[in-house]
Formats: sequence, structure tokens, C-alpha cells
Amino acid sequence: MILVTGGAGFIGANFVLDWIAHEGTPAVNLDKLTYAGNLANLASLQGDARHIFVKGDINDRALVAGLLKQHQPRAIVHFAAESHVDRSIHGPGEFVQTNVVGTFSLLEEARAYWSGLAETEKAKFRFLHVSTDEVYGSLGDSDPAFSETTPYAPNSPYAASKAGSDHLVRAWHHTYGLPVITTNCSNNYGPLQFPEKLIPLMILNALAGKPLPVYGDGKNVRDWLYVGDHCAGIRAALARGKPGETYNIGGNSEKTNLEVVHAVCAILDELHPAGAPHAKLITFVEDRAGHDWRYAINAEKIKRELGWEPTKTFAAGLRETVQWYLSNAEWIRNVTSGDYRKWVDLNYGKR
Ligand code: NAD
Ligand code: TDX
Repeated sequence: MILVTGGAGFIGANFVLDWIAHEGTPAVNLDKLTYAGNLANLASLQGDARHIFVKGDINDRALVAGLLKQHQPRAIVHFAAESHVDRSIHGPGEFVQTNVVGTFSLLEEARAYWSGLAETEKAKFRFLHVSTDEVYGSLGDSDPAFSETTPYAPNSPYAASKAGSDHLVRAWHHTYGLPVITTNCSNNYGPLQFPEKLIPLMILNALAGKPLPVYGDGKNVRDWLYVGDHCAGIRAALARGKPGETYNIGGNSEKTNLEVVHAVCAILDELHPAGAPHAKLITFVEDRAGHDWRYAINAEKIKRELGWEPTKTFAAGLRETVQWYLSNAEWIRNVTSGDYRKWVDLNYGKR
């Protein structure tokens, strides 16, 4: 049994599905079901006793304590977070509340539970904290990629809140001995991603014939990793990672935003032709405040120590992703309801 937090979101839901497919053992899934959480992501597990869903907040300490006592998990895999940089610019409060205070609450309940375990269970227990490359700040074009020893320099409210949570996780190991592992991953893409993030937003706008809003000059660089590869990296860290260590996870796939958007358009031109090339919809809009220039991950440590490396190329993963969105119109209809439209107005209305 493991306890997953945020398992109804994009990466968390992919992880729960992947976990049950690969490990076959049960997962308790604690998720608040914010705008980003969606039980439809887990529809294929309906009736499967190995998935126990609990709607709730990681800040509800009594709830977390009760779940740990009842299910006696051997690990906590912590995904729950506010995750979108643009939303953190418009409203940072929730980011501090969930990412910093929520992680603190979870660590405290994990520590109380872990302290009461028998020695053999205590040694095996893991608290795996899922974090991001954004905690390291921004790179120039010729800087070396982020490694596990790159100093933290978060720039957005989102990145700062994740950095804060990483520091708490580190301290709970150093001070209390809690067996924690932190993974810092680059930009994920794949099925089930909420269409506020670059790739699904571009797919959906292109399908609707709407402008494709590229921030600034579109030359910012991100490293892209297929979500299934990220899930495999987390499983490797859980199985073989050393408590107290951090592992960078990346796709060895740096692209400018413009390259990504053109690649989406080219796939859509082939799979869903619209007459005119989709790239004609590309529209340069006002830049994101404090927009980090470049992220790149050096993932040598996890390869060397845990034997993990990405398996899917960006070309193959992007094609599968576009195909998934083309085949899941109902999922799209469900997530692009009233609240989504309010977000689009707020973020793009004045750009
Ligand atoms: P997401 O926004 O799609 O999902 C977050 C989930 O957490 C949602 O289901 C939401 O309902 C839940 N949640 C939010 N606040 C909660 C709370 N207080 N209590 C319980 N549940 C709560 O995010 P994602 O893209 O799947 O990211 C998951 C994790 O991975 C995050 O910690 C994020 O920082 C990290 N990460 C994401 C990426 C990426 O590219 N998306 C890359 C690296 C790391
Ligand atoms: O409409 C857009 N236009 C645009 O040009 C959007 C939504 C984004 N962008 C740009 C901004 C970034 O340079 O595309 C790039 C990717 O943007 P996002 O998808 O918002 O991701 P990013 O800001 O890079 O952060 C992501 O990767 C690290 C995730 O959202 C984080 O949760 C993760 O930690």
C-alpha cells in the first residue's frame, strides 16, 4: 500500500495508473479536487479495489493522520500542489498554502506515523517528494544544465513555493531522520494534462481555430519529458533511491517554445487538416512576468545510480499526445467548462 497525494491531477493520475499496471499493489489517493483534479482521469480504475480515492486537503491533518493509521502505507508519494506558473503570478496565496504549508502538514503527519513504526518498517518507509527543475532558476543559452548541486534560485511564486517545500523535506530528513527522497523534474507532457499548460493549450486552441498565444519571442527553452517516463523515474527512485538524496529527472530534449508549437501544428496538419496550416494561428503576445529563459536538466545521477533514463523521443511522445487529445473529446469538454473560460479571460484577455 502507498499513499499518493494529488493523484487526480495530470502527473499524479498517470502515476496511479502506471503504479497499478506495473506494481499491482494498492494506492490510496488523497486529492482535494481543485480545478486541476479530475476523477475522470481515473475512470479506468472504477471498481478496482486497488484504487482507494479520498477527497481531501493535505492540510487536513486529522484526515491525513487517520489515513496513515488506517492504511499503514509503506510510502507517501507527494504530488499535490498548485502547479501553474501563470496562476501563481495572478494569485500566489494558494501556492504558499498548498505547496509550503501543505507539505509541512504532510511531513509532520508522516513523521508522527513513521516514528511509531516497528524498526524494520521504519527503515523501509519512504516519503517521496515530487518537485521541479524551476527551483534552480533560469539558465543562459550556454550554461551547463541543472545538476543536483546547482544552488536554488527560484524566480516565480510557484518556483519559490516548491523550493520552500524542498527545503522542508530536506530538513525533516536532516533533523528527524525521516527517510525522504526528492525528485526534480523538467516539463512533462502527455495524456491527461490540463489545458492551461503549453502543449495541451496549443492543441485545443488549434483544434478550435483560435490564436496560439506564444509569450514574448517564443525563444525560451524548456526540457520536455513524456509523463510515462517521469512515472518510471519516480518508481525507480522509490525502489532504489537513497534516503536524503535528490535526483534530477529530465528528457534530454531541449526545445524553444516556438519549436514545440510548430511541432504540434505539423502533427495536426497531418492528423486533422484544417485547410490552412495550423501554424498560421501563431500569435506573439505579451511576455510572462519574470519569464525564466531556459531550463535544462543533467539527469546523469539517476541514470548512473538507479539505472533510469528517458525512453520516449519527443517526436513519438508528442504524436501520441496529440492523438490522445484528438480521441478524447468528452474529457476535453468536461475540463473546459465555465471556470476554464474564466481563467482564459484572466490570463489572455489583456495580453
Ligand atoms: P496538476 O496541477 O495537474 O495536479 C495537482 C493535483 O493536486 C490536482 O489533482 C489537485 O486537485 C491536487 N491538489 C491541489 N492542492 C491540493 C491540496 N491542498 N490537497 C490535496 N490535493 C491537492 O499538477 P501536475 O502537473 O500533475 O504536477 C504534479 C506535481 O509534479 C506537482 O508537485 C508539480 O510541482 C510537480 N511537477 C510538475 C511538472 C509539470 O511539468 N507538470 C514538472 C515537474 C514537477
Ligand atoms: O500560453 C502559453 N504560451 C506560452 O508561450 C503558455 C501557457 C506557456 N507559454 C510558454 C511559457 C513557458 O516558457 O511555454 C513554456 C511552458 O509553459 P508552461 O506549460 O506554463 O510550463 P512552465 O512554466 O515551463 O512550467 C512547467 O514545468 C515545470 C509546469 O507547469 C510546472 O508545474 C513544472 O514544475
